[in-house]
Amino acid sequence: MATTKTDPKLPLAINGAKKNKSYEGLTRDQLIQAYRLMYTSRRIDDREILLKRQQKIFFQMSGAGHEAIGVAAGLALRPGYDWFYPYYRDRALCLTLGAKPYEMFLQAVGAADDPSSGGRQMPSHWGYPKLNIVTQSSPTGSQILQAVGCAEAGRYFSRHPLSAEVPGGGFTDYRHFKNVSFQGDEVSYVSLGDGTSSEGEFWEAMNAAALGKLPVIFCVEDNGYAISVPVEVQTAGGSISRLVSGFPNFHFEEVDGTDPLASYAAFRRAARYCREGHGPAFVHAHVIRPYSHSLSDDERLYRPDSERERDAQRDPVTRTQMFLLREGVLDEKGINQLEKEVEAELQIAVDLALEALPPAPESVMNFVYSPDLDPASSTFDTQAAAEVQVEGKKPAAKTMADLINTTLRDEMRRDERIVIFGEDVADCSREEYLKQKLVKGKGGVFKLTFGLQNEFGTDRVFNSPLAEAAIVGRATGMATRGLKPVVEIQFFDYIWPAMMQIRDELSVIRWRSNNGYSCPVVIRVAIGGYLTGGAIYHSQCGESAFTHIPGLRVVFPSNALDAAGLLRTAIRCDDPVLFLEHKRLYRETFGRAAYPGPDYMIPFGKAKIVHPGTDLTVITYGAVVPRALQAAQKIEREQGVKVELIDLRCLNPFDWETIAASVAKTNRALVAYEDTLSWGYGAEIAARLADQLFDQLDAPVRRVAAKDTFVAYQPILEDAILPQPNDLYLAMKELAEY
Ligand SMILES: Cc1ncc(C[n+]2csc(CCOP(=O)(O)OP(=O)(O)O)c2C)c(N)n1
Ligand SMILES: [Mg+2]
Repeated sequence: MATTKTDPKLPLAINGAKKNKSYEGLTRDQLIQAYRLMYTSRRIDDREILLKRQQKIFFQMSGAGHEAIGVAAGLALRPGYDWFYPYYRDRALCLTLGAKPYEMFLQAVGAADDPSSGGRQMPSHWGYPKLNIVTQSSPTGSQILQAVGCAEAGRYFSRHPLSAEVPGGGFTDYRHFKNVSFQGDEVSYVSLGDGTSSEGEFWEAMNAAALGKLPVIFCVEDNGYAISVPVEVQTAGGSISRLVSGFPNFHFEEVDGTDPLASYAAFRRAARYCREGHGPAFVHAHVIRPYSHSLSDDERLYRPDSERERDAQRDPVTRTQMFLLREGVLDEKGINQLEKEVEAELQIAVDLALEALPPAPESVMNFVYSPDLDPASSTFDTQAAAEVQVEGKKPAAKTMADLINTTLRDEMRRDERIVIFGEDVADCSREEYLKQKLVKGKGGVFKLTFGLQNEFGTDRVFNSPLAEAAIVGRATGMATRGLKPVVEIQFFDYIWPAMMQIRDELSVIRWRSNNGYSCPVVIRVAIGGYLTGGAIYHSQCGESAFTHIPGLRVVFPSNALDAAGLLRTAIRCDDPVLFLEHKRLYRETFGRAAYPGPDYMIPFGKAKIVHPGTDLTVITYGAVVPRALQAAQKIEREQGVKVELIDLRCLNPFDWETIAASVAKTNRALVAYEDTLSWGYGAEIAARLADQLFDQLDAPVRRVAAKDTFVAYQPILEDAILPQPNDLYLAMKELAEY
């Protein structure tokens, strides 16, 4: 651990200017350039504020007071080489890395040509693919774990360079749509405010970076406030540096972030430490916030003039200007000239941006999913070919758990970009026990990943800390770089800490960056009840919370063969996928199958008719499939009612054509699902049936689902809560008789 501290109150003055004098390694020309960037940044804020007042733009977020640390970071790091996860105050950083004022104004007006988002995101939500500035969102702190994942990907590619190559011989999978680049000594930069350091994800990221000795620079831009909340109310003891000082493997810097030279020196040391592979660095920069939190905030409501005036004396733009004058780097004329040039440049940029075309309303659905690869297309239908291969051999029928494990193994053999991590997924973190054959290995609490670490090594299959947001956030960062993380959330009941990453990041990165970035992660999740003893926290469903998210594919197989075929499609496709595996089905006798071979794929959004019929249609999925089948067989035996049973297999996209064709034939529909009845997945199907097939229906659409309560431990209660074959039977009977 190394710590360097500079006194935030030290003046910038260094006397005795000489033409060839070096300023922390910066030349006089670079100092002038640094001032130009800082001044430009401030004046863009001023112009935007004016434009907002004139109602020509719709939002404003300033980087005022943060210019010196931004320019310092930008000069110490390399655009298009290092990777950047900035936050909204990093205008000066982005300018220093190469973003143009015109591009910033394009975002402010919401123009089609805005390179960050094509008019989809607020101003100051940076994203410049050419510069490796990764698309930024609004939740404070959700960028931090992704920066960690990004660093992990860089290290992985340098250790496994062949994995970065695109396989030859024509199209095979998502790899054809990802340009992978890596340097070997690259650094991931991530910044956040002092308030954001209270987010749990910040601490998960610090832990992961320290554990992995990853080359990440965390920059906390501490302006003393999070909107109106002062730092002493935010951070125990008032100093984030003090709180994080116990993290191992870090290099620490605490610096006056309004002083460009001290900031530059701190960043240089931090970057060197990271590039040399010692671990992460933490730069705590004390800055100011002279323009209130945003244009919607008036800080005079909670900060007295005396405090604001004290801050104003540290204004980085004025301080740097004074410094240049004192050092004789620029005289008053030179300063005036520079500022005039900047004003002229900004005027042209504003005028052009105000004339820029807005995006077309018809474009709103573009890039919700990959435009290159449709997982519902016939490209992913290899079922017939695989069946021919299997024919004649009569191999043993295997469980869903077996086939998921085998599919993962075969895909990992085929594609070196696949990494698997999560809680307990490795065989044994203490590798030496495996090597000495002292232990057999675990491979997941349900053993779905058993043997994978043994075969593919700890780089590719490893345990994560117990931190679900970190699992998804790191995976998102890795996938942004071109890796294919197939991560596991141990129980669906515990997916919720990752919800921010799933809802606000994973699913929306492609859309919000206007296809500038994508992150096709696969999240495998053990879901569902019928466990006799699973109780509230090991039995939850809740899939409709995820099918409600645009941009996320949701798959829910009911048998071994479908699990194998759909998992392979999930891995090879170019979209993020939530792959739901029902725990009760892992080792059931129902739905066992022989392994269909290493290329067996089922396209998304294609349902399966499990039991053909003519009298009524049952639409279901997951563990309700075998229960509904039992009920359908019974009602046919006893009443002669022929039920057409549809297993959706995939919930987003879902197979409306098969549902519609069946209901047009049977004129009666029952939607059955394990999740609680109200507001569930069946509501959407029922609404569509009512909307689009009203004339074809001879009876109201019915639903069978769990009661609107929680799954209880006592099996008698569990039976009463979850839909049983008899509930399905009774509903079928009632509907047939309607
Ligand atoms: C997760 C989340 N919670 C709340 C907000 C609303 N919000 C936006 S900025 C902000 C304060 C952030 O303060 P800080 O991290 O110190 O950054 P600063 O704006 O001071 O630079 C809040 C509460 C948000 N965007 N995201
Ligand atoms: Mg702050």
